[in-house]
Amino acid sequence: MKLERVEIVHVAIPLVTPFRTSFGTMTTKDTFLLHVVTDAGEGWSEFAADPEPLYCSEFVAGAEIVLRDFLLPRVAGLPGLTAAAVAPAVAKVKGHELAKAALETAVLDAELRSYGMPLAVYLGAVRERVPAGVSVGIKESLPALLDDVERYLAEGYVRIKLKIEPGWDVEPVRAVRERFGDGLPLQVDANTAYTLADADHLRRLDEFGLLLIEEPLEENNLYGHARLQGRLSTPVCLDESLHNARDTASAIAMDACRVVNVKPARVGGYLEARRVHDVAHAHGVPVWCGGMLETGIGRAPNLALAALPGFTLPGDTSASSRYFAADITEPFVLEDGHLPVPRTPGIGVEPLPEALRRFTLRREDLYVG
Ligand code: OSB
Ligand code: MG
Repeated sequence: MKLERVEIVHVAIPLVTPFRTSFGTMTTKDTFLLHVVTDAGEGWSEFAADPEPLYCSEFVAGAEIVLRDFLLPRVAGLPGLTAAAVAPAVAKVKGHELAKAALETAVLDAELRSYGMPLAVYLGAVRERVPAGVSVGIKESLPALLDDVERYLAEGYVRIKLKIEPGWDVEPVRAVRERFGDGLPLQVDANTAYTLADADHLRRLDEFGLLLIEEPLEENNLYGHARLQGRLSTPVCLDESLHNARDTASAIAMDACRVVNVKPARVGGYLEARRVHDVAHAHGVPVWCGGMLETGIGRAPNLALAALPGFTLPGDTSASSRYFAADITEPFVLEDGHLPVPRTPGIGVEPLPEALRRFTLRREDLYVG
């Protein structure tokens, strides 16, 4: 393929309800889509991070510069551009996995469309639908939390994840267990809010039979997570600390995690995400697909990945209605607790023109060949 044009489309879509985590509160999904035009067809992707570098070091305005000034110049001149050629071409640019993932995914979408191949088939999916969990933000009160969980369970979600932070951990978990029973698949996500000095406190979660505790300690503190795991019976799961398949291999070898959250954007794209899956699966470590409150453009390829054989736990791949009153693609609808894996070529979805117009703040060419 030859790259002809790359357009950045900044969008802002209101969330149906504010989403609070230990690092901040989101009320809109404010990001950009990448639209690549090649001589073989077009592709789309979504940048996963936010306007502020609170979940990770990348952010919307920074990623635009990185793409325009450092990533696109390195792939634009490739003779025979393919998705697999993107990561090697940009390898000398340090970090910026989420920006790299946006570029690789849009190229992959265009490439797979040109072959008529769905992403799920390309990745090696073994399922046509995937079980859906839901990530529940920090609330102002326990009754408000229980109402939310009750509503999600009534909609059919098969697993609940509670966001936690110091001061909102043992009591919300206890309240959810008391109300909904020990059979409910339940896990928590601290988004780096604790330190190893909190180990005795976190041990109090052990009595609730959680599936896992996600990223309790500082990002990249594999040693600390291994020390913590030695003191907890709840399996530690890493999110922020895993940036590639090598990190994942190290973390597993150190017993820094017994479960792996794969976010394709966080590891630089779907090709590396598949390698993360392969490493974890080969060690018998369960994998699940995380989320970044994506629109349908980011959700569709996550569902394809979540259909791989090692994804043995439900992911944060929730229905469009959990996030938005109106999505930017045809909505993903929960059916019997599952979402369908897209079956049409590439990522299998594209922006609906009317929705795209409504939510677009600015569009600009980042590259013209
Ligand atoms: O840590 O998994 C996380 C959302 C934004 C940033 C980080 C995280 C999350 C979620 C929500 O937990 C996942 C989703 O429903 O998309
Ligand atoms: Mg997380």
